[in-house]
Amino acid sequence: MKEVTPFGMSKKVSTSHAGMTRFAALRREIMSSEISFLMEAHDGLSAKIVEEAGFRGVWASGLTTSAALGLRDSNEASWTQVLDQLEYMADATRLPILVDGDTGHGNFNNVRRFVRKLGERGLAGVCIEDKLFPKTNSFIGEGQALADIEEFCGRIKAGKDSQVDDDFVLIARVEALISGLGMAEALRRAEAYHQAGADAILIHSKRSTAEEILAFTRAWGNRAPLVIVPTMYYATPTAVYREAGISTVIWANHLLRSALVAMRETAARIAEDESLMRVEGQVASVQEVFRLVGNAELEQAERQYLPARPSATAVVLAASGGDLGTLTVDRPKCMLDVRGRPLLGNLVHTLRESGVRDVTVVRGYRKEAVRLDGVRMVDNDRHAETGELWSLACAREAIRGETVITYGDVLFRRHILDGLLRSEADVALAVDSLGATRRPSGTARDLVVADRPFSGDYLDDTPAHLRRIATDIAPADSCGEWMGLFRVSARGAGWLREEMTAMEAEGLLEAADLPLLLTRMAARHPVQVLYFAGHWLDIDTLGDLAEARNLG
Ligand code: SPV
Ligand code: MG
Repeated sequence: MKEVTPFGMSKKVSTSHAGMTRFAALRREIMSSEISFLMEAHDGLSAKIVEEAGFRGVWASGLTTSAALGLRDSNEASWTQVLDQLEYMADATRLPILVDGDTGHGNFNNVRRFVRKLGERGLAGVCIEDKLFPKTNSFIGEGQALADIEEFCGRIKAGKDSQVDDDFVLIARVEALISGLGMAEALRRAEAYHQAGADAILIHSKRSTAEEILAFTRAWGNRAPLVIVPTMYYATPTAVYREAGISTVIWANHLLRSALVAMRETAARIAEDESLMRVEGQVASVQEVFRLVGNAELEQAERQYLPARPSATAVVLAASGGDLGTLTVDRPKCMLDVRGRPLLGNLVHTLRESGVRDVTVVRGYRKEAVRLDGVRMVDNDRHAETGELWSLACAREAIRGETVITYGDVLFRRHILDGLLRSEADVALAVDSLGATRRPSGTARDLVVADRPFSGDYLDDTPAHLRRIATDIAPADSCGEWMGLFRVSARGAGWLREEMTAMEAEGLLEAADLPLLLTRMAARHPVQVLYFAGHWLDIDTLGDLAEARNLG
């Protein structure tokens, strides 16, 4: 069988941990004298959560897999639909999966095909129960009819004869206690199934205490490993099962049940508030979803398999000190702590998350305090008497291909940077369409005049072009506030260097700021304005710093 890839690209996934096949890994869990635990999953994502929690195996529950599809645990999903769900789980985790095979979906013949298909898709074992197709969940009703013992033994033999790997595990589930047929019948059935070749016995009970399970265990006397599902007798301490010699405990449905509570609560809040404000922060971040489903692996694969596209570099202007009182005596503003790392560290993290890995920082004030791993430092030693353009000129050599240029005292959410990087414009500016009214007047803001204000429709991609950026524009005349962030293509980088050369010749290089540079560029070349709404901050005051600490 093929090797499993980290995200299960292979259908024939078989490798678990330490080179052991998943079949062997499940067999070891079931057969070992140590107690083992299997945790319920019902789809690929929940299977990943089981693995991350440290479990050594997954229970692919019939109840929760069907419930997650909005169906009853009554074989309403066809067995091939179930098989597809199981395949997502097998692809999502390296753990061995024990499949709840219900009755085996029919007679011995259906069991043969089912077991073969499970093995082919990397599912390590199956549990079949001695009921009749279509099954009903064990916790519904009383006295459910059971299969004829001999007929069920035929299903077990047929399953064992059809396994594609010698270590495939087939567990026979005894429903006699559930159906009220008593201990003797349960033991008689368990023995018959054991003789028929079952690798282990699942003895099920719906009592609220473990008494009948423990009585069965004592009478059984370790003839074959025992598996239990303590959903109803949940209060029994696990030490009791350990002491009794139970092989495996299945926590059968608790991920689905906990997700239900969380989903209901979130839906109710959003419905009530008509807003996401209260739930953001309570729910997993989108980044966390990306992490769980393995986007990092895809990025790596893209680097390996897609034609190479030179990636953007960045220049961060962080030479000025920033006046935040005692906080900026021994370090510049960009090195102040924001959620456990310097502001500059947060900024560089956002750049890297968007694939911008080559970062040059222009430092000046208290430059010895500006340190960050994996970042190139360029010094503006005349920071006290020069302006932004001089700092940019210090990094001129870094502005060759596609380049993101940003102030070092801003924070923005990643979608803003991604928007700039996706833009096909040669020069693209991030502009906050709400920015003109963002702060009380008195704070200097880089306001923007463009040929088109924001239309109010984020799907409208008619380009807007810069006319002017300055701090002396009346808010009413402006289209928004520049966020201190722009991107140039390789062509735009050429325009930018040309403009710097022209300004140098006019003696403007030392004192000019970036708004003047961009305004002049816009007079000669198209400089596109990309509108966003909020989700960024520049840190000028202690209040801004406090707010930055909240910009999750
Ligand atoms: C399942 O998880 O689907 C099971 C266990 O079969 S039980 O719901 O207890 O029957
Ligand atoms: Mg079930």
